[in-house]
Amino acid sequence: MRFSLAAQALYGASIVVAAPSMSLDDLQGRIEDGIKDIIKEIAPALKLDQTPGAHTISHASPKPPMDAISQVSQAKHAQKPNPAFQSKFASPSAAQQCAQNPNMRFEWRDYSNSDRHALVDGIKCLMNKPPSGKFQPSTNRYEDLVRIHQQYAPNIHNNNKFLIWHRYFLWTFEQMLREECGFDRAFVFWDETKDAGHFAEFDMFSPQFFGSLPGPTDGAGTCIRDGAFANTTLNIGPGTGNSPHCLSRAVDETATAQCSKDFENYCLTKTTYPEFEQCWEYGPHGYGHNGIGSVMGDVLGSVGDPAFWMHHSYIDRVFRVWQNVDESRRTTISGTIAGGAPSLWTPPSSWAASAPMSRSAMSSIP
Ligand SMILES: [Cu+2]
Repeated sequence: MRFSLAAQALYGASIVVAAPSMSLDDLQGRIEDGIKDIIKEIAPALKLDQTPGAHTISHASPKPPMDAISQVSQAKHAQKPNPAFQSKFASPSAAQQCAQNPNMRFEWRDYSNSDRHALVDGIKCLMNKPPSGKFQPSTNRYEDLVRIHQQYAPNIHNNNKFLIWHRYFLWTFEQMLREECGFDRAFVFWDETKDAGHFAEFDMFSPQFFGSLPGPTDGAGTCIRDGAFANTTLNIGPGTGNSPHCLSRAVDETATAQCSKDFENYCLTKTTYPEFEQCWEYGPHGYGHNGIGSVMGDVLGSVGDPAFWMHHSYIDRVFRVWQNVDESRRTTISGTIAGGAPSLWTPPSSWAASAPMSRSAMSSIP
């Protein structure tokens, strides 16, 4: 089951994927029981209502906290926001709280080689730890996370919980790296717009780090034989099944091209949570998954590829950029639990399927 996409891509590529079936017998009765409860189970020591600061910020840019927000905007890694989306930050009290212990993430290109290796080593550490035993048939601690996502997948995609559930999931992953594997750096994000259309050239996908991003082999994924996760055997997935298979990828740069700044900016024009959620989930989120392909293109089993976290760090970052436009966006969500199927979303008529849009035409998108 691949990820759902917008009915028409922003540049008009006619990639259409049907909404995934929700009839997953083995998941019946397991859903909607409280996202926090299951995350509590996997990370019981963590206080859910606290946002921990990064224990160490290894990047040189941050200065002693005076105003966390201005630090972020001044840091060289910070996105240069479109004036239309300039952040209007929180109330003074919230800003002060944040300033006391800012938890900043750094773009991969501003992450030092030492930081990058620390991240990769932390993930490998989780893979080498025994499973908790609560998420069978997981065979290691990392697969506990893969299994949770597999179990919850029908409940946390194609609806309005998508963004917040995955934010919390990413945060939990970060805390597990810190608490269980000694990761002590600022966390990372990936600005995919810099690599749209050429993900395979991104140096994260290299023998030094996450391994290459090859094309398909005979129409299927290509097993990853280089990098930190070379020859990794996954035991959760594919799909609802659980059988040993290799970590594989199958890049489709036509899909990764949709992870563009234009698409990001288009979604940022959405003013309500459900509108932004749908634009973002079925837009660059779906294209990023399907663009990396194979394991990453499997809705249920995608966490098996550590690239999942990098992709979702991008998804989470832009969600935050959207939230920063208005304070209410940080505390309010809306929409229905079950809704949000692709069919509910009507792409703008300007998204013509036949004629790819030029960049100049993009600016006229409402
Ligand atoms: Cu997911």
